[in-house]
Amino acid sequence: MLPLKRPIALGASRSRTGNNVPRPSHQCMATNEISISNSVSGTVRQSANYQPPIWHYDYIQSLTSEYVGESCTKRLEKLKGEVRMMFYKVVDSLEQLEMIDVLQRLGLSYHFEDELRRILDGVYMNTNHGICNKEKNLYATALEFRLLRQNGYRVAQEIFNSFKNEIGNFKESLRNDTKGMLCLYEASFLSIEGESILEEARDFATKQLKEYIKQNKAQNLSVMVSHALEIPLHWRMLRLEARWFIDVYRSRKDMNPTLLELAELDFNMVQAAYQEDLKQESRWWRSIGLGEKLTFARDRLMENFLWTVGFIFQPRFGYCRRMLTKIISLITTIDDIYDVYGTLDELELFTDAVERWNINAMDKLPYYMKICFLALHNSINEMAFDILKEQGFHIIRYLRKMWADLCKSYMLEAKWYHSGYKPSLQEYIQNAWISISGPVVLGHAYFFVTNPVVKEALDCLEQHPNIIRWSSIIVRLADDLGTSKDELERGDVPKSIQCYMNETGVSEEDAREYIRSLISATWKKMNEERYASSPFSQIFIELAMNVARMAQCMYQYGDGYGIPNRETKDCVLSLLILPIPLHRDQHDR
Ligand code: LA6
Ligand code: MN
Ligand code: MN
Ligand code: MN
Ligand code: MN
Repeated sequence: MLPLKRPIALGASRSRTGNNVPRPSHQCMATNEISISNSVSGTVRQSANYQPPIWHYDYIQSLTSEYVGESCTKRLEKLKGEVRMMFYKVVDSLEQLEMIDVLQRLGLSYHFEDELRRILDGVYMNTNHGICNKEKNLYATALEFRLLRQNGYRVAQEIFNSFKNEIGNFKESLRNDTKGMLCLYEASFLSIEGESILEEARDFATKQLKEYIKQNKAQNLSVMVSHALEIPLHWRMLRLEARWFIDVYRSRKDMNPTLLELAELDFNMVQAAYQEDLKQESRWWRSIGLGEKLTFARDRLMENFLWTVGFIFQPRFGYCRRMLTKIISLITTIDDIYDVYGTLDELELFTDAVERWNINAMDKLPYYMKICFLALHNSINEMAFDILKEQGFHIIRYLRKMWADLCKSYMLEAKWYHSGYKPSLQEYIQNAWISISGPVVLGHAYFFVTNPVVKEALDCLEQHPNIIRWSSIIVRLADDLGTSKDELERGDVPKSIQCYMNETGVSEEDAREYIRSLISATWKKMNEERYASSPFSQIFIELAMNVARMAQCMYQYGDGYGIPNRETKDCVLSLLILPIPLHRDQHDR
């Protein structure tokens, strides 16, 4: 990990409120008790002015879907059978790869894991691992490369050497092959550190594709190209991509009606399952009362559930999604206690209580912290109880350590803020990859997607495995890009962008660009983890990558989490609320 550059100075204190005008006390009151103690002690508290939730309990409970029940399941099975037959009819390897690509983009590949494995094994056996491959065009080579790497096969970057000229540049004649360029561009995001051919490929393809867009605005392919240039496929949130691609696929000339119908029906059925999970968690959130009692904190049950759909979308992981929804709700509340509402003395007490994981530590806490602590304690212990009951593993020791580490990292930021200390970027990140809560989210998620839990993985979890570290760093940097402006205005420790500006004197725009380049570099490290030997399953590694993807999605246009009524609202509507309209004739066929 990054070494500490200089000792942490905790010098002269600065007012917690910074330059902010204190809010009128009734606006951030948690209860009467706090109201009284506030006015007596004169404690001035900060406010983040977070909006109230836009999705209300009664609305969530009223959600219903017609895509449930036997008639849907039967139709789905029939369509799946037809698609399975298609696999046997397609023999050309390029066509097979194209079919896999379409299935993955439509969000259907999870139904056909065995078929995909079989085809990719075959393709991998026949590929000549980086040796010049004259007869294949760029499009086919890049598609094969990307699909193999995405699915964990080792393919060397040298496979692209045959597209270079004598002096080692990509051939200019490739410029007009937009389909090939697009495929090369997407493939280049599967690179690991130091792969210079793929780096050149990315630069070359990006430049050509931007040129193409300038000249061809309305073409079919230009929709795909702009979409890719905005965010590459490898970084995209899977469900949102599926929802987008279903619409694109519908208007394609080579559209296969069976695939389309399966994609639409499956999407709607999966959405119906999400709604049931969501309703259940919304009842939990209401009964636990944090949204109602701690009015200074973000109340974002719907958005928290959306995060978890980004993390793991397959319907069979409902338990994982539900538990992670609780965890993110608790994290957010606690984060706001540290960043917004709590005084430094109170935060010391809370940190101590979480470290001790002991209800006896609650006595000294103010009321608003008592209910938060007990909610945390009860919820996490209950999850641990589930694992103990199902698997015989006693994991509270692991879970409480994750929460203690999180609170200690929050505490350090609060102290930095109070003292006006400005960390270097390295020093900041060393703490901030923990304070973004990635290790808590992924550490818990491990138990929710793994059965049986393995001892090696537990040991590994305690030592902060790379996959969790890289994923968390990306979430942290994406979050800072989206939230630090408001945070600094409100009063907060300098975030990555400001640390880098302080350190180098560059402009904010340059610092942002640098942070984006760090995200890109961290993705390369994460790509490498697919191939590292580790006790973690593919599904867990995929989940860790999805956490990074979801953060990039959430913060793409600013603070999509704190501000729920813009892009995030559209995302909730299209993924969780509105089914894809199906045509009657299709239904009756
Ligand atoms: C980010 O908010 C936040 F609250 C989260 C905990 C989102 C969930 C994160 C996951 C799922 P904020 P800070 C990994 O920008 O204070 O307030 O760390 O976080 O910058
Ligand atoms: Mn924080
Ligand atoms: Mn915060
Ligand atoms: Mn803070
Ligand atoms: Mn933030």
